Amino acid sequence: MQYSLGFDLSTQQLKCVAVDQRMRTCAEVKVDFDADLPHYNTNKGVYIDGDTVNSPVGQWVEAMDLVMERLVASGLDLGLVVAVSGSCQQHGSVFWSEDASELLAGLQKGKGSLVDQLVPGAFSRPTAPNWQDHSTQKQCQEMEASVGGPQSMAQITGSRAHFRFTGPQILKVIETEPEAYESTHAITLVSNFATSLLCGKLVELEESDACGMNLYDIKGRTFHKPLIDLLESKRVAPTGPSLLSKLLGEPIKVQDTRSTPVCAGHIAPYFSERYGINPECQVYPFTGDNLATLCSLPMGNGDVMVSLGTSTTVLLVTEQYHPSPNYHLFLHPTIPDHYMAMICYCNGSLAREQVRNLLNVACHSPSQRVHPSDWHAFNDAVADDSLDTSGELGVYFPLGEIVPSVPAVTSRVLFDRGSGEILEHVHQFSDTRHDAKVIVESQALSCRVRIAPLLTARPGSFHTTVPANTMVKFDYDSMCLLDLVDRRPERCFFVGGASRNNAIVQRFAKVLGATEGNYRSENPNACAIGGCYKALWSYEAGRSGNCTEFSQFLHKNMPADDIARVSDPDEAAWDHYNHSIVALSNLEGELGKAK
Ligand code: XUL
Repeated sequence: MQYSLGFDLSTQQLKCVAVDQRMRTCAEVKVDFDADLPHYNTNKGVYIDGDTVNSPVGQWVEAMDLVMERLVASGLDLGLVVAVSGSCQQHGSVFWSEDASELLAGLQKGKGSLVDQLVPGAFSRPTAPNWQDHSTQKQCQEMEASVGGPQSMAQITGSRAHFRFTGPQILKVIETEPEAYESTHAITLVSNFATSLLCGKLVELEESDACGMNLYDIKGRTFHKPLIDLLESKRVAPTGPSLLSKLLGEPIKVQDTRSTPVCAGHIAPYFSERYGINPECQVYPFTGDNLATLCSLPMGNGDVMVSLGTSTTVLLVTEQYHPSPNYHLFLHPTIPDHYMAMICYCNGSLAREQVRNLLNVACHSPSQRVHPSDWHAFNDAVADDSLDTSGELGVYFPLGEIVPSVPAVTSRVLFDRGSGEILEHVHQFSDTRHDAKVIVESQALSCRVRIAPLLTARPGSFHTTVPANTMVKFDYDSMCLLDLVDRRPERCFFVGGASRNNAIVQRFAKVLGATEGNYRSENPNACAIGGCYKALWSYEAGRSGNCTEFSQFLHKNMPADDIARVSDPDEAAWDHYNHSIVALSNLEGELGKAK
């Protein structure tokens, strides 16, 4: 028996999951920052001061010992652990001091805990900016202006400048904390902070997570010199190493198909001496949590994951580098020459819940009152194929939306199915059941039109009455309707809270039109599991000298019951929704003008 471990260092907790060679979970432990380490006084793992959000680095260091202790207490034989990797919150940055390398290399069981040995000596800043920080508007503007605007920034780095991205965060430290910055010897993301801790040495950035910095030239696969130079030019009295040197040089590359995955090093002796972990255990570079989530499922080119949470997030694997200021592209952490696209919406379940509540009030007399959070009436409408919503469309944004970028708005329209032209704005449809179906259809349609440019065209036949050469525009992309509808996902995986709601999932699936079917995966540990799978796959490749393509490896080895097939492709339903695309383009165009 051999095990691999996957850590997940997220905002509120540090988890560790162990899987065996058959990819069965054998142990699962966690440390909750607020509850288990109350002396840091964090609120949900962070310190919030206005727009500024930081996490104490000491808390993560201390959590590492505690999670290891809990792993030992779980009864797992750590002597059988051969590989480790993991997932971390993205974008955060840890500032290490000049003494860091020596302190990491000198970690010893006899010298006390990790905190005793590393905090504060190894760090030049006690906290790490957290991804929820939004205090860097000035820096984002400066960085975008320097490369020619949001579109060029997205073209170079995979995303326009975002408050939470590491480049703007580092620039803010340069500008507002020059002393801390100059005394910094190394800057890591949270991912290579964790890798470094486990290896007992400073380990370079992992390339796919480095794409969340607004500093990395994704096509050139190197730091973008003009952006690095811009940050350098803002140092007032440079005394310490250059930025590139602080970033530990170029990141560890996602390997090409000819080589086996890069190993960051062996586990530091501290962990084998103290916790009995196999001293030969290999540590593989940790990556960002969204990237690791992708590694928890056998997803290849054209496969899409829809996370139906408070907000909706879409992750997909693509071969196309088609950046947009409205979403993010990262290099894929395990599949060479592929990218992960991430589209984040603000409005997800909150908006659906508002319609559900209205429907519960509307369809029950006071004597038959149902609980406001009862989904029966909502689901019944969403699943009802005979409920005719075909000339109806709506946007339901109780919160300002990211895609499309508009302030909070609700808008219902009737449109002409022959042309897609909007006929009339209405305050309500004939009844609230229509809203239930239309909100789910519109949310899914918005996903469908935005993932299309990232998918490979598969010319097929469709029967919409709208002329196929009609142009549609979504955000920054204008394309011909025919070109858009030909781009379909292969498989859709539904995850997150509302993925348990069959009516919502089935309706999303009908609109998205995946050609190979639809699946549900309910894994609360997806990030940690993605880390385990990356570790196991890397280890097997290193051991056998033969690197199986990552998604094939998962296909072959993953326990069958981890993923449930929820529906087959439904051509008629997919075709039915083609006619709504022009109408959505028109409706969003109007919202854009009203901004
Ligand atoms: C992604 C992002 C969040 C964090 C959460 O861009 O900021 O998903 O990674 O941990």
